Amino acid sequence: MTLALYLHPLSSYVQKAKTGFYEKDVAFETRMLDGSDPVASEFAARWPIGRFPVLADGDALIFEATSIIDYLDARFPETLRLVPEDAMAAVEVRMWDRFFDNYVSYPQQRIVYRAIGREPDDGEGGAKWKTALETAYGLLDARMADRTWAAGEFSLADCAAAPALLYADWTHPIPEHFAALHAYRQRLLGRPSYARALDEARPYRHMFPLGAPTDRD
Ligand SMILES: N[C@@H](CCC(=O)N[C@@H](CS)C(=O)NCC(=O)O)C(=O)O
Repeated sequence: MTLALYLHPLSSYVQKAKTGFYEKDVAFETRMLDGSDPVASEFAARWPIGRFPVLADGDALIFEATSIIDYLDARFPETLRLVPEDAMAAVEVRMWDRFFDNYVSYPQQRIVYRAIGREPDDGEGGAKWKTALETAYGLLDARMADRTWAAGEFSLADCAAAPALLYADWTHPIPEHFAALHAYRQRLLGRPSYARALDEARPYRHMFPLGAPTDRD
């Protein structure tokens, strides 16, 4: 049975899910969501919530990037696990996965959505969300001082971290003195699975609303 992933390559959550596929070397077909039919209509009919990535495995629909990676662990148990089998280690991984989605990607998306008028202007240049990102940066810098990956071996948490930190730094730069966090971000960008997802997004970088850097990443 063919796996089909509804996606746009620039999407951070798509990159997160793709990192899981590439870590596991599991093949999938692309259903490109660029507004054109028939994929746009097919997607709207199957998943009216409209957010992606969404994985179709026959009639089964798996939504949320985290759940897609969980699903791959369950569906392909012979491949590299991204959530450890050990229950306590799994708690740690899931906790940090939530951290990157909720405390890095969420404020980062608020800043972008405000800038493009999709959410109301707070009149403060997104100050509240920038402060939230700075708090997350400080915490992560301290955590990553003596670690290679976010929670043990490379895991679901790192799949979440890679695009979250890519776009967070483009949106509200990570201060230079957070050396451990910068080093972690560079490790993530160099991880072959994420580097592949990042490369696939390169042709669309000009669409990043705040302007993507042209000399790095
Ligand atoms: N909680 C979802 C978030 C997915 C999400 O926000 N996707 C964005 C792209 S990064 C999207 O679908 N945007 C289209 C829209 O909001 O209409 C997940 O973890 O997969």
